[in-house]
Amino acid sequence: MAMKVKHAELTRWVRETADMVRPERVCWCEGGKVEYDTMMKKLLDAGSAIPLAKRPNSFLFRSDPSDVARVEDRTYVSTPLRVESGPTNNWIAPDELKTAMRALYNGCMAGRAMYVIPFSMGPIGSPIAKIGVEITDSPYVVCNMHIMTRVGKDVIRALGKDGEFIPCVHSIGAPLAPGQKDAPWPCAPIEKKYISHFPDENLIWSHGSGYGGNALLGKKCLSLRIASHMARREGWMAEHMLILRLTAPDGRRFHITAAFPSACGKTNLAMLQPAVRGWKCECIGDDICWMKIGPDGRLRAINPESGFFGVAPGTSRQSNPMAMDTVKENCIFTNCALTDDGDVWWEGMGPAPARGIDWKGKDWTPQAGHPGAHPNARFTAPAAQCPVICPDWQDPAGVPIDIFVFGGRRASVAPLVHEARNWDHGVFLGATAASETTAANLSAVGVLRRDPFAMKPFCGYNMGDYFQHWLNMGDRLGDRAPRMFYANWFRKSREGKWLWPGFGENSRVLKWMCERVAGKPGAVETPIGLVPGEGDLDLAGLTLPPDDLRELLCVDRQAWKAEIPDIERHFAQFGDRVPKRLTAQLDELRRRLG
Ligand code: SAT
Ligand code: MN
Repeated sequence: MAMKVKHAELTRWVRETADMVRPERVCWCEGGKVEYDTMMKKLLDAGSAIPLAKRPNSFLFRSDPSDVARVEDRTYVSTPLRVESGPTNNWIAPDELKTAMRALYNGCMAGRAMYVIPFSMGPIGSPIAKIGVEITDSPYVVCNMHIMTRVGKDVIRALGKDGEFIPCVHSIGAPLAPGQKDAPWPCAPIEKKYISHFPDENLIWSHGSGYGGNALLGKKCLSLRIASHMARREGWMAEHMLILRLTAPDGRRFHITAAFPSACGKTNLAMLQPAVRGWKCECIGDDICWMKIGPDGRLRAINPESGFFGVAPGTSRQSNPMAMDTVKENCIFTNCALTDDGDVWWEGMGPAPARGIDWKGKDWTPQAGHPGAHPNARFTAPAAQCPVICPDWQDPAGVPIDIFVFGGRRASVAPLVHEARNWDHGVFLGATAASETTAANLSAVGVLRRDPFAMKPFCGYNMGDYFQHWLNMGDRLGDRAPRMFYANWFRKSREGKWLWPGFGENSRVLKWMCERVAGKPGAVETPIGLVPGEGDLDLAGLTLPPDDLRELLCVDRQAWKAEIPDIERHFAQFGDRVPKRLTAQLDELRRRLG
């Protein structure tokens, strides 16, 4: 880079890392279009990137079939004591893990360039933003980081001589011997993949994978696992949440965050086109939310990212027209199918092409008996291209949050929506959230698991302490605290049909939440919380059979009683780290269920 780096600690760490990984050369990234184009050209020349005739400046990549999603089994939160990382995280002692990884890192960038990417999570200079520096040997990662974060010279300038940065080391773990031909998607076998976090040192070490959250270290590794740990130490919140602004016909604005597990529709909800007349929705973020208490005592939220790394399958004109417009140009697609006329295609996008090439690069037809796109295929798109991006999405002060929504994907038990009775009850709802697993993680799909606050794979410390942190934040916020709700768009009838149309219609549920915040009665007490009474949801223009609505909102006491043992087991794994205020909530639920 033309610019001089004056940060002694940063240059020392870069030199030390280079000594270990021994690349052919070191390149500092300065951001900007020329750099992006140069990197993409390398990827084109290498045969890794496929240009798309139908989408300007857009490219398709196909990963190695073994490297298609986050690897939770190989993800570690390495605190000095095991109990500090807690039962939801894999743990290896820091010394032991570093020794194992140093052996893998030793010479791992042979024959490759080592890129140093200074990036900011959040608008540079925002009191809520943080700076990271990722070292990587993957040009694909450099391009994705350009879209997903703010990369370059301004970050180095902001760092100055001694600014705080979070060091992130990434290698695909595929050294090249002299003359060896490179693979289109080089990576290491599963037993050499490690996604490691050392929260006490704010340090990330990733090895062996080039995919998504395993490799774009600003995302889950920094913005959630490391940031959640920092947030507890520093008294703020780092959450797996979308952020949106809903504006009522009278102009009143509501800012909503929602925590749903990966691939449960956060991107769709964040870009919602409201079905309710006169309401407007604008997107601020689709995945991660950082919040600090502002000077007015309210929670202020920013989206630390600057792009969307969205699940492609299921995205269509019907489900998410705004995402479809966002991905028209300047995008990276990974593991989608390729059509003969040079476009990407995925299941659920619309009519299948008569023939094409599947995500593994093989000829494909709709009759092939397997999907053309991988279920965790992704688009990487600049947030600024979203037609409904909120004009204030980069406001360094953040937006004031009114509503927290928790939830997941559940075919039964959880009603369409219920409201927490108070903060402690809301924390209980978040702490016991359950969802059926998706293809976003490399393990069984469709299994029900408790995923508290959608943070199970992302909390960088003991989840019991995380629950306490939520309670502490509520104590500090007092009557300025956001209201809390639990939503489930995925309830099915006994015959297995979706009961709720979802997508733009979800605005009806959000409208009800806003009305609750604005002080409207409109809710009935049930043992699990407050649900909309008859006539409280605005269903104008929607034909929903009355029986379906009843089933959507019904609270089945027996089904909820049957949940109790599982919640007890869930809490028991955290031992005495479960806050007494949450076990008190469980006692109250038991009592209310009778
Ligand atoms: O692969 S990512 O972690 O970036 C996406 C996700 O799982 O939500
Ligand atoms: Mn996510």
